[in-house]
Amino acid sequence: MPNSNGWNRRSADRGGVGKGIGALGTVGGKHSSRTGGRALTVRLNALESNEVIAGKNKALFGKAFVMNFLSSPGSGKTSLLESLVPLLKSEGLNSAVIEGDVETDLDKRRIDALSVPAYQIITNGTCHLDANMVNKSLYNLNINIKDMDVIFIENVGNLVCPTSYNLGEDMKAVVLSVTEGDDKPLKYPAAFYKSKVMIINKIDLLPVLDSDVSKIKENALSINKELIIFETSCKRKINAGGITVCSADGSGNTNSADSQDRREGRDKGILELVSFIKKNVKLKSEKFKDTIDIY
Ligand SMILES: Nc1nc2c(ncn2[C@@H]2O[C@H](COP(=O)(O)OP(=O)(O)O)[C@@H](O)[C@H]2O)c(=O)[nH]1
Ligand SMILES: [Mg+2]
Repeated sequence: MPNSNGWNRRSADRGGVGKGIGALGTVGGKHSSRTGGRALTVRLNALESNEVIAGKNKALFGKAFVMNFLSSPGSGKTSLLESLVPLLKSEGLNSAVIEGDVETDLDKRRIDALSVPAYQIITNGTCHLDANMVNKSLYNLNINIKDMDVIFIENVGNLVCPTSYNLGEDMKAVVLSVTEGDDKPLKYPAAFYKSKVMIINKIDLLPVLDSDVSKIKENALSINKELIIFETSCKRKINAGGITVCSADGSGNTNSADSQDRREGRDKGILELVSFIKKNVKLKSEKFKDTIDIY
């Protein structure tokens, strides 16, 4: 049954969310062509083998905490990494980044500038990363995974296909910028249903938009009530171009610790995200140690 937003979780589990069946010539659960059944079987087999390789990736990741970033193109995935990686480094945590794009190594070059290991997967048109691509990239990253605390995966920019593929990550994090429209969680529910974290980015732009962060949150939580939500800005422009785009939280408060962060070009939401990642790095390494101790 559709929920009050018209979203049918069961069909999402079968299709867009779970196995991507909806993309294969099926309309409302019925095959739209004679070959639909065969295509469906091929697709399901592909997803099953993806699961097997994702399991191998999980083992290869070891103690490293792995986050898979999903979003539309341009919502700020690479910019977030440019903010997070140096802050994690300053806390003594080693990160590596796997970049996924249809074309170019432009994002990898941005990460190279941070002096951390990065590998660019170019999918040549494929709209998502799969476990096999990530598996190969682990060998190409040229790192000793044992030394890594965090591995970030930046998926290909779209809110549909990447949701169907387990890469062996610890969690998916969906990034939605405030310029994209408050309704996007309802239109692309799978990305929000499958993610543990939602990052609402570009909140510095709120003063010039009619976007409503509380509506974005309400819509996202109606899809997944467990979502952990961060509000971030990767651009702390103070008095830029004569316009004061001042506050991460829109409050304009000049007395708080947040104000100090802002003056130094940091963002409260990003700092909270760093703390969240640190906590998960610790949890993962403790869990990993317990697993090793059993053997
Ligand atoms: N105003 C503003 N712009 C941002 C923010 N984050 C990213 N951008 C800009 O948005 C554009 C796309 O960012 P990018 O990180 O490449 O997005 P990606 O495609 O998701 O990796 C770039 O021009 C960034 O400078 C933000 O928090 N605020
Ligand atoms: Mg990018």
